[in-house]
Amino acid sequence: GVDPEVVSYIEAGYQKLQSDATCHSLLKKHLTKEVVDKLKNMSTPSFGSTLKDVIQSGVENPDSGVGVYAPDAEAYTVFADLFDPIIEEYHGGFKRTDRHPPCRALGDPNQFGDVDPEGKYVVSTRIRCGRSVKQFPFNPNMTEEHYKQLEELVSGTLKDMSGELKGTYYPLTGMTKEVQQQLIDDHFLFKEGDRFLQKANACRYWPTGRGIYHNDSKTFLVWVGEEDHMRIISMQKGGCIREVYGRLVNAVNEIEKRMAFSHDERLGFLTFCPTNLGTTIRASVHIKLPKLAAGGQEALQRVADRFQLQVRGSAGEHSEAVGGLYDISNKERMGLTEFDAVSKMNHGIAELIKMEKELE
Ligand code: ADP
Ligand code: CIR
Repeated sequence: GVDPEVVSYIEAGYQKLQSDATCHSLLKKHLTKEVVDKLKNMSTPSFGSTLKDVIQSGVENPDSGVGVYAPDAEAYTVFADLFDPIIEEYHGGFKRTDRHPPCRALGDPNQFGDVDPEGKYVVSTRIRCGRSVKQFPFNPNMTEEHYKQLEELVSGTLKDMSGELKGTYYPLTGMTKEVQQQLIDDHFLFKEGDRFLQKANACRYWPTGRGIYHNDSKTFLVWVGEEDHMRIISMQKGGCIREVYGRLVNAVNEIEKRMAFSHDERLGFLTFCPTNLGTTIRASVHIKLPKLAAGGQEALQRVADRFQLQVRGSAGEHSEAVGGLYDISNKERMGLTEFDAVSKMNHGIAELIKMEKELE
């Protein structure tokens, strides 16, 4: 059975969220009394993860947008009564009975062009996907040894990359604070001390096993050991989605020849956060739209909602826009193909630019 202290935490967490008028997370909305009572005594077969492990990030951070993480892959099934409605709401109506497309469908990158050929609005374009390496558990169940093995496996595999993908692995262990901060400021490296991840027990043994691989021009990068085991990233200045997506497709194909990833028949690629399931694709632009953003980020988000796009600040999630620079990306990642996820960003950004021009 589940430890009574864990059950108390879950019940108190429920009360805390319900009585907090400032909290608007999907966790608060979907963690009903019925769900609490049904799930509070459940645990996953392989790791014994509980509902506490799922909700604690959102309970301790009431300003979460979502508020849940999957402590292990089985959590998506055992705690489906909580995850499924959150998934449905986040991913534009992906229902309990829906299935993510069976195979990844990267499509033909040459179907895309430059979303801002004049180079007036889009500063840079980035497309990333996340992967969980099959033989390792998710963050909260990783041992220090697992982190070291993960790093060795990924950095070893990436030694095989050639051409444009050829690069070097830089472990966080031993990296100077100056180099680390410069990489973060330049939008290449994940931040440190993310309180949402910390409360989800995703930052244990930091910086062990964490690091970044990149080519010399920093257009192809791989994050190791952060929120997911791997984040595969392609980015460059300007709005040429064709080149950015083409590089990502090439990289994913090369990496998948050499490694096996956790994948589920219904949910697609498995990730630590339910917002990343399915394709795991976040295709974004860094963009300046001074007219559309005149009313601030919330006003811009309302316009972006029409195209199912998500607005973030200049330094990514939970950050502010500096100098009018916004990060706008596809929001949904499940129930559509990788190609369609990128297409939605492409289409929505083209429309936003059209609207911006009409206001000039
Ligand atoms: P993720 O992409 O993993 O969801 P974040 O929102 O934290 O995570 O973003 C990670 C980093 O990528 C941040 O430094 C962010 O500014 C940067 N970034 C996102 N989109 C772009 C872009 N189009 N051009 C340049 N940097 C970007
Ligand atoms: C939150 O709930 O705000 C954090 N746990 C991050 C959730 C992921 N955000 C997103 O919109 N993709």
